[in-house]
Amino acid sequence: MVFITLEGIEGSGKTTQLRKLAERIPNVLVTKEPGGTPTADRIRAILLDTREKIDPVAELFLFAASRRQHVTEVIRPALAEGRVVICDRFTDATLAYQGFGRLLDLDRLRGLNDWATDSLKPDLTLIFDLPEEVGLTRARSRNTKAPLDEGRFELEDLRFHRRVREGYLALAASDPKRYAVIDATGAADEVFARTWQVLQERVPI
Ligand code: Z5A
Repeated sequence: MVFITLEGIEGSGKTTQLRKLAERIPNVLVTKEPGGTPTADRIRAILLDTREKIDPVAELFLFAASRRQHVTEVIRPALAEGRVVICDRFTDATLAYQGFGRLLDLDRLRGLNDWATDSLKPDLTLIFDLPEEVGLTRARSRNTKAPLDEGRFELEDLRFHRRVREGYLALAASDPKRYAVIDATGAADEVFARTWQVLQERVPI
């Protein structure tokens, strides 16, 4: 059993890389947060709806509720079956977005993450890094083509996304064994070549 999470600012290309990884890795379960179960998907719809005016702490609790459901219903059972689980965003997104982005207290967030997951930690977290301007341009062009309105974080200003990016880099620097930063600039195939190399070096799959 191996648990890998993908993180990065919006538009960093995680989801594109996740699809490519899923084609290469046997016995893999790919999933994402917020969401991943029927209940968590309903919470996701509230969290990302631009019409909702959500208090930052209420927002935090919604992410935690979604995560709890997802961990107990999907992630832990798959790991127990010996599968490789790759999750698009996990606890580090809470630290980066609610902590570094919304400026909520990091120690409290770590405590809540531990409570929600019974202290489940990824074996490896890949952080796809690129300038926030580039990520937002990619995400905006994608969202104008998407049928769903999922742009609540996209409405935040560039300073917010810069803090999130810097937060991810600070997390990576604090624990180089668990995190790997991947240069997410360039074509998707180039990014995938970097990603695959890191995976082969870091986890037994
Ligand atoms: N959030 C939070 O605040 N706290 C938490 O605890 C959790 C999440 C778990 C979820 O949004 C939001 O919730 C997220 C953080 C917050 N908001 N933000 N920002 P989501 O699930 O809807 O989306 P996302 O996780 O941010 O991912 P994304 O916007 O879908 O982007 P992505 O996965 O990084 O990128 P992508 O979908 O692979 O690519 C975006 C576009 O760029 C797409 O059109 C691709 O075709 C294109 N692309 C991808 N790679 C490339 C390259 N290499 N070159 C050029 N174009 C590319």
